[in-house]
Amino acid sequence: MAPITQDRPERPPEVGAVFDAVVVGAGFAGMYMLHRLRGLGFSARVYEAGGGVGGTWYWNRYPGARCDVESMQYSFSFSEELDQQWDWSEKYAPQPEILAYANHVADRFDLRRHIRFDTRVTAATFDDTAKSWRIETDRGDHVTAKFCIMAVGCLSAANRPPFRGREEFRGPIYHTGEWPHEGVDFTGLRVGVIGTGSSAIQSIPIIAQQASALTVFQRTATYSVPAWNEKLTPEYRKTIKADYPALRAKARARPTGFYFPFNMKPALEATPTERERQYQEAWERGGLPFLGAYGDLLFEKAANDTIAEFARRKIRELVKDPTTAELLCPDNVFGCKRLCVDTGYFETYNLPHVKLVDVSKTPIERFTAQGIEVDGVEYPLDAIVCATGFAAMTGSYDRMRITGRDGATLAEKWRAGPRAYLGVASTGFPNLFTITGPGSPSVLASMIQAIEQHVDWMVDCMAHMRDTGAATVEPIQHYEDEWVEHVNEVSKVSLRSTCSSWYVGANIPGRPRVFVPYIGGFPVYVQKCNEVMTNGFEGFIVEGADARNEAPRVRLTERWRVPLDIDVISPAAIAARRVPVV
Ligand code: N01
Repeated sequence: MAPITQDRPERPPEVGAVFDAVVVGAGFAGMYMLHRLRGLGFSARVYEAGGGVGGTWYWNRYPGARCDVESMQYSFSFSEELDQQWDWSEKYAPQPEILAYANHVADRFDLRRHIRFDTRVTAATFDDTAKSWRIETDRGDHVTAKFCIMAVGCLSAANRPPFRGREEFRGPIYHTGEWPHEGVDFTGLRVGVIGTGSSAIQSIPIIAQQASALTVFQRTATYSVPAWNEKLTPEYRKTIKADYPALRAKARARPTGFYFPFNMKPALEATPTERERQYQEAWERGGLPFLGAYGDLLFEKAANDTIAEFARRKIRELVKDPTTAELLCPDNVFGCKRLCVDTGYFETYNLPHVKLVDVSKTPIERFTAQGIEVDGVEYPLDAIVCATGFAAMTGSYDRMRITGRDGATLAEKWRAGPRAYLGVASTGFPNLFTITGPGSPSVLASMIQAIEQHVDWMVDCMAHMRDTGAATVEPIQHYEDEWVEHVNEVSKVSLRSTCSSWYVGANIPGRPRVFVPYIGGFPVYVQKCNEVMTNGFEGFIVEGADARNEAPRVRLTERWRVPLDIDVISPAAIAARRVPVV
């Protein structure tokens, strides 16, 4: 694998320091957590494996990387000044601009001095006597903190399938999620891309512009909707900024945590002509909101079949060679795997130097010195790009040894699938918080909104503990069990639970098949979190000198206490209503 060249400046290890909180990761989650902790006077240390802030946007520098939630919403909402002063240049900002935004936030809120970069946390151990966490890093740091906060990201641990013969290949092998910082010039090279998920779909059209030959190895065909990305005009930005708080509030009431027009009508109640017009209009608007064309698309297979067929027809129109077009047509549920958003992806296959190789029935046999072998045929290559995704949701946790009470490890507890109450904390691991953890909306909501809501809730909890002299907070086993069961039950209402995606861990052999994120809808989830807090951290044991299970003085979560208007939100929320929220 081509290494990421990264200087690791020398620094002495930090030994014996004591903090209120240690935060693992300085992506958007770690940065916002640090900002809030400092704002309430908590001492905090953040450890970050990368050489800078930004998390996902620090590592994923592959060509074409950009967000697929509109930038005016894919950004922090906690600071009206920040919202007003930052200008996004495009509808979907490219990775360098998002990283520049992350750096701006770090500078603006003076975060860097609390972050130790180029430092990977290797172990976190709960000391039941001291009621604190001991944290160790790969730089020799040994520190303690009352709270240990995981801000490790949902899609951060690269999946590198163990292809036979990898060491034999003479050229460089890249992974989209760990892209060299100096960039890669593919000019004149024969390039192979493995995978056709979001990362591949964004990078393939750009790599094709440089490469002399591009071979894409596809195991599962992917639905993708055009982004219709464009420059944002000053007038557009001005219109949004004139009432930014209102847009943010509307976003919070949406199951996805971002706002777009949504048609609640069921597809099956429309005539074929109406459906065609509706899909065509939604296609012309593009992006993830395409799935909002009708209200039943992710719940009724017959409804889904209509949008799937529309999308396949688009592929057949866009791709000239009928054999290639058929190979590119997915046959699974539309939107079951995470929907992709592209710029010129399908059209790329019309270029004479771009070839699609189907590896669905005959998998990649091995890498050879000269290329990749499939079904006895060797495809000669100078460079290979693995766009093979991530050990999603829990992969980053697996990289550390996390030990709770009585020596139990998180890896052992989560062996058959992750278990956490509300996705924020796990029984047996007091004072350990998991931002966008398993069992919370996380990847099914706009990530930055999901992060902000979690951080605000956690920091209000920590401040309450300080107010009341509580030493520990920990979920009660049966509340956790009920929540995990509820997350599982709700997922069954959605067609999304039916295919082998990374949502269920099925992209990696051997992982337990569990629908990990909470699909009931962001506002439904937020309301549950608010209720738990208002009821004095119901479902948690709060222990310590004067510790009390009582409603806290709300500091940060106030802005999430918006009335739940269930009728205008989403089919996901409706699904949650079919299965009562516990
Ligand atoms: O990863 P993926 P990704 N042999 O897991 C294939 C977010 N994201 O990095 O489908 C051959 O989706 C695998 O095949 P299959 C977004 O949430 C967002 O692209 O498992 N092929 C699949 O085609 C996204 O969903 C953006 O059969 C193998 C591909 O590799 C998530 O990150 C941009 C294989 C992996 O696709 C992950 O996206 C990028 C093997 N052994 C990412 N192993 C935005 O637009 C795997 N594959 C914001």
